[in-house]
Amino acid sequence: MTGLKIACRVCSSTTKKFLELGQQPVANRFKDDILSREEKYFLDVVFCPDCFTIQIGKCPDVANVYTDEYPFFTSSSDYMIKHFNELAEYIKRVYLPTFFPVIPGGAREPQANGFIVEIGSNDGTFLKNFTNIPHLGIEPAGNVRSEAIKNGVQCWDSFFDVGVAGAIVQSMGKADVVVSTNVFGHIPNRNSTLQGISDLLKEGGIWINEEAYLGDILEKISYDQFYNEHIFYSTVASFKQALDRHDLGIFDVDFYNVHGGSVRYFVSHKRNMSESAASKKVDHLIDVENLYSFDRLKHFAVEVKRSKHKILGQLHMIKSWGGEIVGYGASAKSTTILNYCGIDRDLIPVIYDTTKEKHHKFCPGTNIQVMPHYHFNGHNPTNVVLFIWNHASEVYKKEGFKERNWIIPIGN
Ligand code: DWN
Ligand code: ZN
Repeated sequence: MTGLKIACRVCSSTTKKFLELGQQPVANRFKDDILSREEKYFLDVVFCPDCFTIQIGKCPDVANVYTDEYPFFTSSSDYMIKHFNELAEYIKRVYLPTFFPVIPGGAREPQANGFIVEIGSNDGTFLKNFTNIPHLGIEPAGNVRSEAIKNGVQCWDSFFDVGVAGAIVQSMGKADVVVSTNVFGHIPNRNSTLQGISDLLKEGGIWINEEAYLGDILEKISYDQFYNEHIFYSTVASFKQALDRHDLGIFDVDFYNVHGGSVRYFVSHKRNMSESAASKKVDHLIDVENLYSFDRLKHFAVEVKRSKHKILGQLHMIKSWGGEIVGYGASAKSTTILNYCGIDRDLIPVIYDTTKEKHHKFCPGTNIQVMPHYHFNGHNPTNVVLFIWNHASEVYKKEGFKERNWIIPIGN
């Protein structure tokens, strides 16, 4: 437990801690060896009473996280590929300028034009849809960036900030659309990122930002969303306050059930926004969020403890009957659960996963081995902890629902 005061990364006020998840390793740093030395830190989650931001306390330097061995590929989920393809089609239809190419004797199909930038473009799953127009991905992790480049996506090797935004404007001009999905909450310097986005957008340009929503985390008791990569946790209230400082405003908000419950914000320069129905929607959402008082957050912490006792009780019960248990999906989220609950290979000897970069390695902070997913059916386990509960429908479709006793490790 840490007793030090934690300053808010956005407004510097003193934050209030409501959740302690103990000592945790770096969530996506899978070990070659059980005995590998690991960097650990206290995973504390805090609330800022002045700007309403929810964030974790200490976390490793991002340069040591998004390295050339970063083992998360957006394309690891077919459902997410479809989700991002749909977003791309929507942007082409609604937010990019269109032109009508002249094809001698042919139909004049409208085509999207303009300039689109994605922050944290990973393996290019989303930007692959824009290779025929000016586009740019910003991605510091070398291995995933190489995949994007193989897919014909133009990328810069960088973390996004106000300086990088200036460099993009200088060499490629201002953007019609900026997109960030599951990345804005990963960047520690929120003010520099927002100023960069404000500078990068054309007059009338828009920023679409999608990330896990705190309301879903509280409701589902999905405390596994707290790990070192997720520095900030999104609420409409804190997002709006942060935008206000940089002449940015929300003109629409949508919710999706991906990644355990996500919010998608549509943002533009405030100077170009009129008072509209959108602001009523935003105000209403903020009213609902007012229910996330500090007492509500402390209550959540009690529910998290209960959730830990529930899953441990379930696993020990199965073991006491002589049952065998395996895991499915060695996600970053699984690191939080395994380390917070103290689950090791005596309870779960193996977790099956599709990412070859994780195969035969050991889950951070544990001696549980990750094995290739194609051994799962051969092994034919009965009791399976679904660490990627956020992909449940995709997994059940692939592996069958009735055939197994699927155990969801979060909730109460
Ligand atoms: O924000 C983030 C989210 C979007 O993705 C990142 N910080 C890191 C990552 O978090 P995660 O690892 O918790 O994400 P997922 O998508 O819940 O889990 C990914 C893992 O699950 C990969 O190792 C691949 C694996 N997987 C699998 O084995 N079978 C995934 C699917 C869909 C499957 O069917
Ligand atoms: Zn603050």
